[in-house]
Amino acid sequence: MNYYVMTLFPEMIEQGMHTSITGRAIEKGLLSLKTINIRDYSVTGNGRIDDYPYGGGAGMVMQAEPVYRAYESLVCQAEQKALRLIYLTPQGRVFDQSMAQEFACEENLAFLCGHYEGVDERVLEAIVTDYVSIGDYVLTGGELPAMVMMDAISRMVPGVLSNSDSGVSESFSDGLLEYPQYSRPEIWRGCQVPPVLLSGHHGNVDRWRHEQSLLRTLRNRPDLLEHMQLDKADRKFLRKLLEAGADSGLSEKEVSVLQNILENS
Ligand code: 6GU
Repeated sequence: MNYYVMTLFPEMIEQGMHTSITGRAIEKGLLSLKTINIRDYSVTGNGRIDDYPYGGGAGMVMQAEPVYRAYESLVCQAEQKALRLIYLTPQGRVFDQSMAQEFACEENLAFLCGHYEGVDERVLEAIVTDYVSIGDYVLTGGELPAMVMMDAISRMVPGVLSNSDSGVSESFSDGLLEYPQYSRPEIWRGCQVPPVLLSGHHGNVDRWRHEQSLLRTLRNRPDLLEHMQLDKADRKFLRKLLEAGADSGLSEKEVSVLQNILENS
């Protein structure tokens, strides 16, 4: 996977990406990263790349020409005609795991990080293929969202994660949140590890973990559970939870979500 990032803050992207798992993957040649400083393509001679918005209003707008020239130099390097170029904006489609999987199939991916009040619409229309947001909140620029996306995409690239399984059996890949994990010591400050995990019975461990995943998803992300295909064992577990009612520690809201899910599945 080759990443190209157009930004006013290349050092921020370089620093972040050369850290931890993505850093190791770059060293191993599984990923490459090329940052393009948009300021290097200023057309005014004084390094400026922003100007006042036509029609007035607060803030500044990134000019079309520096962004387009940065893009031209990037296209030369990527040597790919139909290059996917992602513009990071809170107005984009909200990034999720299935988008990460889709982008991970590309050979090259380019990102445009905006700042100020935005980027001249004409250059966006000319070069952008995908508008992506990372959630419903506003950030000061596209650098962190680009890094969030590259991190999530990189771990889908074969070889990037050392344990080849760990990309598969995690939160969201099967539509459920991950179950809780425990390590030594067996008793920490009076808190026991759940006994089933010490039993050595793999079938029971797997079943317990799956049920914990269901429980966590119900608690934290009932919206995910509502859109899932539940099998017979799942429904049986959830029905037992519902029958236990208050005894299972469920809130009124969780009980009503559960009733809904069981009626509609
Ligand atoms: Cl992609 N950009 C900015 N500036 N803010 C955001 C975002 C992107 N996604 C969520 N908030």
